[in-house]
Amino acid sequence: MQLTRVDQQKQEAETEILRKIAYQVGVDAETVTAQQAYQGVAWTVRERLIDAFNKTQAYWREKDPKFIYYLSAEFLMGRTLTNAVNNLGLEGEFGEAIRKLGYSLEELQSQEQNASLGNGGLGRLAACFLDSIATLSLPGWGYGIRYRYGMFRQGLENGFQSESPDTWLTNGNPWEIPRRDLAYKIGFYGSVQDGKWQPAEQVYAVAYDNPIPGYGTKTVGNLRLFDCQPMSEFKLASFNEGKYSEATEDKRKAEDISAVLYPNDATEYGRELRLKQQIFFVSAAMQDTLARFKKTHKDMKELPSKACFQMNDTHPTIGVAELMRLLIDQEGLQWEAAWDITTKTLAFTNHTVMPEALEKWPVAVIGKLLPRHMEIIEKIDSIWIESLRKKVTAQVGSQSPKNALEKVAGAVKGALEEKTADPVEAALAKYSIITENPWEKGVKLVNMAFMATIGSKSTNGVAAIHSEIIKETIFKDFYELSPEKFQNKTNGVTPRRWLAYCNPGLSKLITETLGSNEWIAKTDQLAGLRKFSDDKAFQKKWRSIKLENKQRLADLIKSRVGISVPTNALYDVQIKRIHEYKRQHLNMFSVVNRYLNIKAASPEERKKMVPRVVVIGGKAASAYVMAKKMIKLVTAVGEVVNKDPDVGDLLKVVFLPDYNVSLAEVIVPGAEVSQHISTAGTEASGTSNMKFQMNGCLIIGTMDGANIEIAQESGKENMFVFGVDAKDIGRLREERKNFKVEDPRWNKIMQFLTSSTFEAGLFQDLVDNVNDMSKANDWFLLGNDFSDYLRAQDEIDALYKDQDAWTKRSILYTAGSGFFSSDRCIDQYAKEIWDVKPCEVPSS
Ligand code: GPK
Repeated sequence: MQLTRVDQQKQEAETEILRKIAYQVGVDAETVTAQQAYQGVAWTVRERLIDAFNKTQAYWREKDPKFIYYLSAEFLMGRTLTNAVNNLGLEGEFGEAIRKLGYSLEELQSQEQNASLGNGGLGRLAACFLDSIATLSLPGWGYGIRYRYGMFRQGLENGFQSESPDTWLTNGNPWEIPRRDLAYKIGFYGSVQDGKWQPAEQVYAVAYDNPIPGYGTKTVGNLRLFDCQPMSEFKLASFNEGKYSEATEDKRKAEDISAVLYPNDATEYGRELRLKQQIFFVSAAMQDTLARFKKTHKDMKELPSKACFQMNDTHPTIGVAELMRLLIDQEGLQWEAAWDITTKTLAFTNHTVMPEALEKWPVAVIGKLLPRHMEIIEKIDSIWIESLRKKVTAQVGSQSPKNALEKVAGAVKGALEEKTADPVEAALAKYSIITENPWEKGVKLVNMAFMATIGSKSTNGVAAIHSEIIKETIFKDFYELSPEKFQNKTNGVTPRRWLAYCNPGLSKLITETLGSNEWIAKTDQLAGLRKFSDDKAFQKKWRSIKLENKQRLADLIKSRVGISVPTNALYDVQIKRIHEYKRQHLNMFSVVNRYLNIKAASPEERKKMVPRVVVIGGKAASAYVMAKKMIKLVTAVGEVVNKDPDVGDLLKVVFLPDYNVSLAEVIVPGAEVSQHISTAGTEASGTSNMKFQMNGCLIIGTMDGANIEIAQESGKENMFVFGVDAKDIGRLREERKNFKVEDPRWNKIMQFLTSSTFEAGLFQDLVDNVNDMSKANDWFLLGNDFSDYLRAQDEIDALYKDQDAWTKRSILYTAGSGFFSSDRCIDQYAKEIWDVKPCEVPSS
């Protein structure tokens, strides 16, 4: 009998996998373990990936389109197997072969280590962007660091966070292609003579390519990560003299550079090694790009028409000085020509207004590590300030000084109003890249965000409100000077990983209901679910899928922390980095309130209460003491609540340790309400809010970040909105000194947390921070938002009692989520900033 094409493909897949298991893994297919089977399958998928990758890259070489290069210190990729199988459309042929080995794709996938080369939102955004760049067939690569240890693994010791290294490469990595022949020299230290830099130390940046399959296209893009290696492996002379550690010292020092990801998220940075990492990958990326460009182009002036570098936050912004250095020192261009090219090739995204995350490196640190770059930065700054001074004085000459100055910028106006002796100089100082450290007299700092804005064609924020706030605060003066440079690009997430693949049940129902699976690439079609939101039969199916996903989450909780949680409870989730501005402690105050209510209630009253499972997950930066205390707050309250017989199944409090991408893929589909409760004006966008929305999870949130746009798309009346307005934050912070929370529930909670229920003094600092205005000032306004938050929580309980009304809202969330696909976001970047157009390998 003749085999059909499909059968033939299945047989081929099986043969290939068996070969891999036999000759690469070196084991017998009969006794294969899950890990060995994973290896066999992954190395087979890798070959399919590389075939398509090679074709795409060759086609792009031939067509020579303009490329986007996404420069990011973080790419939080998670696992690859399922995503690659599905994006390549291999589930049919591989599925059966995997089953024959005695496993499911899901089981094999769970064998894979997460690639956690990022801290949180910013790094995961970069990963979603790569998926969309490939899906839209945009010529584009990511550039970053191949950290040997990614984000630390989080454990719990006595309820406190413990940290251990993320040894993600121990089983090898089937998803990367080492390019040992592709290495760039990176210099550090030394001196500059006559504009020539003689670095005192040099290392190699060695490339590793990670193919990125697009969905519904033949395009396979690339994430090129660099590993740091010494110029010479081993000093034989030292070894022969018996100096063994000296013999390998260079290797160790070089390898330190790409060894670990700094575990900071929107917090303190400041170590020289981190600046080394930044110049390391940015210089390698730029050298790599220029080398390719020069193969087919003679005139550097054409660079802006062939390349755009998007700088993901301030981490890659040393790139402004590095591109100038390469163009002038290596390519022999004059300053003006180099500056013209640089400012047309670079673009910059800001992800936060938290001052501690906006990098400002001491002049002394840059000057020592990168003396030539420091020279260039000083020159950029002085030319920039001089050009402003000229504009001012030209206008002063022709008109009345006050009007003329006002035209240049609001900063001058401010200086005039403040009656500064020399308003021109006072105003110009506000624009300077190099500023005095306000906390340390005499210490000069390089404001990396300012340099990035000056050196780029565009600066963007990541949600509508955030992009407005940066124009009014950190970049106010720059905005007034060049408003056309400022843009908004509201974040998005990939609907492949975050709905189609992580929630197969819902995905299937959506496809059946809409009549096709086109929505996976065209998420606007999800709006078609709206008309089914009242359909009782549809609601029932919708609910039964949620129940299955809740069961999966309950199983995960049981296996990770040993707590049994009922599936008839409302699943309430807050997963994100632990930070005071994200206010996990506000969440816990409401949990304590709920606990005290249960304790005070009669058995009759208890029967009417809606049972709740509160799940919190997230990592705290290693040096962030208060964030670590917030984790202890969750675990300690959980201890009390979970074993109290009065409470039973009415309330469970779970801290899930080691939150990461693959955990999120189980938590998000199982959640019914999720919390996005940052103080208004502090969360730039948030992206998990979009993932929950896509999966039909209701949101309790402040009018902050992308919550505002989610409310517009899915209906503000469907969201549990609370809290003060961003525009009032400044005033409220001023007034906090005299502010007192009038709500008696607040005081009860504060008393409970400082009572003998807990170790003496354990939460005193946390409580004082929000409650004792003589010691601190509740900077994140928990007190102001408290009562309104509890009101919103009550609304949640009330609505949950009406399951049809609840389900209707859930459907409307998914229906309104189309806008938050990273495909929409990347399409906007491509058209409005990058000027990069799709270039797909034609079907042969
Ligand atoms: C912002 F500044 C930073 C940072 O260092 N790390 C990080 O994850 C986040 N972010 C914002 O906090 C989120 O609001 C935002 O959605 C995300 O970046 C992506 O833009």
